[in-house]
Amino acid sequence: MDQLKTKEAHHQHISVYVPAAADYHVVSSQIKFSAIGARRWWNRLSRLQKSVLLMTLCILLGFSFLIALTWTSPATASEFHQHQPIPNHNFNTNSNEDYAIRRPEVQVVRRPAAADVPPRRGRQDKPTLWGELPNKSNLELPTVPRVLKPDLEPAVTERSKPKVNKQLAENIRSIISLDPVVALDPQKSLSVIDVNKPEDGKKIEFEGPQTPRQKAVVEAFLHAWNGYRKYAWGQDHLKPISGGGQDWFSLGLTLIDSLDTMYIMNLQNEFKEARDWVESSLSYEVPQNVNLFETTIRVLGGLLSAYHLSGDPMFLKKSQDLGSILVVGFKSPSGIPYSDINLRSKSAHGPAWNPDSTTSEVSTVQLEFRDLSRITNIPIFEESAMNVSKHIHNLHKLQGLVPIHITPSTGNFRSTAVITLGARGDSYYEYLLKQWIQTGKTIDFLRDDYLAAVEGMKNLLLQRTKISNLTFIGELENGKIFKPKMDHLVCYLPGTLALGVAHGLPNWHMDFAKELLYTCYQTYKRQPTGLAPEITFFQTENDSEADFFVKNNDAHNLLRPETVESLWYLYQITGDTKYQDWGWEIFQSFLKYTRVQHGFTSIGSVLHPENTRPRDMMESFFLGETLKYFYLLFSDKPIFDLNSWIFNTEAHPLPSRDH
Ligand code: DMJ
Repeated sequence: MDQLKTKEAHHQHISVYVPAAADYHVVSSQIKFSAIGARRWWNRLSRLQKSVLLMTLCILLGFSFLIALTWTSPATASEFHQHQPIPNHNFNTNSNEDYAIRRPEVQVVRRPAAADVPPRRGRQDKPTLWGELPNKSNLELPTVPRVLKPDLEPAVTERSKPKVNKQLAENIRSIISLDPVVALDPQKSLSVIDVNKPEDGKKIEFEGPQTPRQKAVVEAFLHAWNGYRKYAWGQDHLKPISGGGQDWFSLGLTLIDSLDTMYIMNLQNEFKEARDWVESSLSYEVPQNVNLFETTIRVLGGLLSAYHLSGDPMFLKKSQDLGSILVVGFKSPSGIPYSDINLRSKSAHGPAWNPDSTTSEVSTVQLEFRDLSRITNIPIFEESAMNVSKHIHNLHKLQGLVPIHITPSTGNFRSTAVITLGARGDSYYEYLLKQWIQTGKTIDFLRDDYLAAVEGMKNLLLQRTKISNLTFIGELENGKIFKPKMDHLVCYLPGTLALGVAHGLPNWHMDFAKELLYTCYQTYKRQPTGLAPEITFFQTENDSEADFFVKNNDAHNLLRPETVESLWYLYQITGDTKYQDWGWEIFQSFLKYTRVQHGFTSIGSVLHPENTRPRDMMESFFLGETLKYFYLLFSDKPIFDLNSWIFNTEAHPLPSRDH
């Protein structure tokens, strides 16, 4: 005992005392002593006293079990009834409508024959995506994600095996495993190492605008592009009223975001000029922080897509150089990437004001990093990004829904963060589905997490307005309190839902998509400018005076693409031309209220046609996404085969596995 006391005194600053081997017999004799005492005490009790004690013990155990269950199981809809009415969803879950009917009969996206590459014969001989679908009865999947062993598929398929640049792969791996500092050694220049030679004959040809509406979009594109070319060449954004440029990351964002749009519109001269700028002037020696997500979806995505469409190896080299720097972002204790990267010092960190990363950002880089691995045959890009998806798969979610912040140091969600399909949450859900498609529908946990999330949206976020029964998706504050607020960003969701249905997911998702897209369209149509605001509040009370309203601070329009994106998916998948007509109305409103002298501008208010408060800013995604989706929407035949291509969240098409 003395020995024990001495040790305890010696270790009194340590809260848990662990006996050394020499102390072990002292401790065990103490335990024996206590056990004998307890037995004597028990024997002295009457039978009644014993029964009362045993019953109390059972009740206590029962309570503890119930409490543990509540803490560890996912919250159920009933927990939210105190905050929200039960959603009135009535989708027909037995619909048998076939959305595969819009499979393009003519391969409009085509490779040149003979000289460059043999025509893509054999494609017809292979089972098509539609033929490969599991039969519908197999599609009733569990709504709660099962814990599956997520097998990482091989990064490079048999079909596309470039020569491995072992030196480069080694170099990147050594950088990624630097420990414990995140910074890279700037001396290890990756760009001096030659990239692999791409396969020959990757060039794809497009026929250019065919319909009057497409021609109007090309005219709008050229108006914006010429302003950018004249006043902001090589800068991130155009200031279309004052005629100047603006830099955010100093990476030529508008130019790179526009490359594939020009290629698809068959604007060959414009594409060539921009391509030459990328070759001669795009530099990653940028002495400032860039955002990992934005740089990945816009720059890496834009370069990769330009590579796949044009077959130009210069884009591959630029993609590889950039990916080799960006990959440092994943070097955190949990593997959840930091939000910011300093391209010159090759170091990663969170912003000064917030240690957390954004959930949608860390989970919206996987399509691009996987594609980079496939074309370079360097697996670490895909591995780093896929680890994030696997990690998030294993975190607790609320019926598949996730809070919008996650901490790189711990790998945990910030549980009090908002749950939303809008800003900072949106593309987490989008990339679950798109990754599943990109990997040939072989990684079940991606599909299952997506399906669970769509169920969660229906149960917890979907409501309808009182007056016109408009379907909308609200938010959960603190993971609990329902707010009937919907960002314009949410309007990407109908397109994603429809894409899932086209790939064999349940048909009721299409009803959900159609209802939500109608609401998105109404957020344009019911404004006096015909343009939607950034945020809309919906009304569900019995005495509502309107379906929705807009606060002055939320009334701006940044030329965002999401509604047009969804119109394109719904049109291409259902063939219903009303989506083209809705898009045409929206396009007219953009022309009327945002077209200015040197391009198109964001506006401060959609509420007052006489005072739209132009902001003198044209975001890169207007050319990269909005006008591209208008162009695709107004085509009378599908330009991209959704069997073979998957669009990243910035509208850059990448080959899916089937390609
Ligand atoms: C784009 O950069 C991408 O579409 C992103 O996913 C969301 N925000 C903008 C467009 O609104």
